[in-house]
Amino acid sequence: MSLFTTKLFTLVLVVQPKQVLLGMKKRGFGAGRWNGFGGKVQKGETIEQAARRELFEESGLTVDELHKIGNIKFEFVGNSELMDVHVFRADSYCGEPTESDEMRPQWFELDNVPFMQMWPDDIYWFPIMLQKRKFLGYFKFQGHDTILDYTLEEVAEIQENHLVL
Ligand code: 6U4
Repeated sequence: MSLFTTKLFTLVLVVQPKQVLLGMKKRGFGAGRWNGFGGKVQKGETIEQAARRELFEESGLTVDELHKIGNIKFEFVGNSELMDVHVFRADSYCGEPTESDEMRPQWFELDNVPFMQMWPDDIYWFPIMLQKRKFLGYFKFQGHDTILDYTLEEVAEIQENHLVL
């Protein structure tokens, strides 16, 4: 029996040949950091529907195709709720990036991703994501800045029911 409960989240990276779109999180979890767009999966929606909804709410963009490219579980010491983050990549989009209450979008050159102002795990899996490969990860955080343990593996496909911790 696991002592953890899990909560589902989405995270979308919009990638162009030379740039990636990130949003400066203005409030809530991860405020002050550049991040992909996403949030909690709500009752009655699929994970992909949640990913599209959050992307639109936070950036003003819609996408045709969303590729399922990763799953990361985050444990925070002292917190029995794991964050189960489903990561998607979009290579084309419709609309113009628009600032929302929650996020200020900005394009970054792929060789100038602001990892020092992002969640510390991103520097590990961004290179895999940018190479259009897929991954499963687990990161154990102390507070929001320190990674105590992690695992990261590339996989051929993201299974719906991959191993749960
Ligand atoms: P609301 O409901 O808006 O108050 P909030 O507490 O701000 O929610 P939310 O819903 O924006 O959180 O979800 C957090 C977002 O941050 C999700 O897209 C997942 C993402 N995220 C969380 N931990 C992360 C991490 N370590 N690295 C990363 N993204 C992370 O790249």
